[in-house]
Amino acid sequence: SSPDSDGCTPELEKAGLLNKTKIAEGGRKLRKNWSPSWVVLVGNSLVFFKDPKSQTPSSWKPGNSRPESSVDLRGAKLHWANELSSKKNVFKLRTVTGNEFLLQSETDSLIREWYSTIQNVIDRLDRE
Ligand code: I3S
Repeated sequence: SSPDSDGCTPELEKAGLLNKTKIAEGGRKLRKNWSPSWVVLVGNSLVFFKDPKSQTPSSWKPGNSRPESSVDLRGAKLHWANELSSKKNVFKLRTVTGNEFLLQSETDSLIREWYSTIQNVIDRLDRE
């Protein structure tokens, strides 16, 4: 049987390095502060970790590194947002609580994959 045959462990959908900045907290605008982030899409959440490349090898232990923050995707909205940045390939994620993030990659195919994978999770949650 599969390692998660009881269905209790949320499924890992995707993980990778993206540039991230939070632009609003509870509807209040924040000053941009772009930085690379290790982004993990698991279950109903998008979880942000420190860029593993900026850590010392010994500090990077998978099961044992704490997330910097995480986002509940239920009811979230996703929009391409190239008008919000001089960078290319930018999309905006807005949570029901009014937190807004921009996510960006220099690699077109990569950012498109992230966009559609996150949108699929949002759509699945909308149907529940
Ligand atoms: O939307 P903005 O204000 O032009 O965003 C830029 C600034 O946040 C800038 O930092 P300062 O707070 O030092 O001005 C950042 O370095 C830029 O990256 C931001 O613009 P982009 O176009 O990269 O999202």
